[in-house]
Parts: sequence; C-alpha cells; structure tokens
Amino acid sequence: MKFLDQLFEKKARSLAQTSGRRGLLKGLGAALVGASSIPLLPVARASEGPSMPKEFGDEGSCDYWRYCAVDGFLCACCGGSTNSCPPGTEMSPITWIGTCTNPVDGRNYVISYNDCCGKTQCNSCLCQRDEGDRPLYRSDKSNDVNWCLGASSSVYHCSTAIVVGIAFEK
Ligand code: ABN
Repeated sequence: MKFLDQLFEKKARSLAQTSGRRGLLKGLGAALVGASSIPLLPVARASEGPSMPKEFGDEGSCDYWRYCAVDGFLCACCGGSTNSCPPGTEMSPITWIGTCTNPVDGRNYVISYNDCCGKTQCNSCLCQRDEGDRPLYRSDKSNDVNWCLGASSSVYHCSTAIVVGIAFEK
C-alpha cells in the first residue's frame, strides 16, 4: 500500500508541476527569457511608403522635372496636382512610365503618367517633352496613348506625374 501511496503522490506532484499554476508560470518565464535572447529584426513599415524625394520647381510649368516624358495637359493646371486628378475625374489604372532626373539630388526616379478621365480635355498647360518616347507602332514604348481606354470613361482630361520609386542607376 505504501508503494501505491508513493506512486500516486509522485504522479500528482509531477502533474501539478506541469499543468498547474506553477507549470504555467514556469512555461511563461521560459518563454520570456527565450524571447529576450532573440535579436530584434528589421521591420518593413508598409504604411510609411517609399521615401519622397526633395523637390523644387513649379508643378504648373512644363519644365518641372517630373514631366520629362509627359505628353498631355498637366493636371496641376486643371484643378488637380502632379499626384491627383481634378475633382470629378477618375485616374486611369494603366499608364505610361518614364525615368526623370530630379535636379535637387541628381537621382533618377520612375515617374508614372496616369491620365485623368471622365471630363473633356482640360486644354490648359499642354506639355509634350517625350523623353524616351517611340513611335506609336511601338505601342509598348509610346506615350501618345489615351490611357483612359482602361478606365470606366475613355474621355481624356489631363495627365499626372507620380513618383513611384527610385530607378536603377545606369
Ligand atoms: N496620355 C496622354 C494622351 C491622351 C490622349 C491621347 C494622347 C495622349
């Protein structure tokens, strides 16, 4: 009988140690000590977005650095901005991409010239700089395309010039 008592006592103690409060605290302590020994890893903060370049110039002038490959009316003169469409228009989901040098830092940036659609053409600040443009028969390399054909209205109003990232150095 003494043997059975001892066996049950041992089992009960081991059960209390692994599944009781003490066991839980022991596990928690081990996890905390373990976690503190893991080095801090870099975290990608998607909400912060790509870092924006320092810029200088007049968004309403065709000479502005972002417009190096544009062909169209500047939305900055039509009630919008380089990054946004004028009220009542919709941004085209497909676009022409150029690479322009920012004179402030001398770096090359990828610029997306999304058209704004849904109102008749703005007719202000026509800007045609065409850097990297190829004839229309090379449709993949031509900026002379109405990107509103991919929007819900195909009526072209103006063009934006959005910085989407830093280009690879040549
Ligand atoms: N992407 C500007 C544009 C719009 C309509 C026609 C030609 C070019």
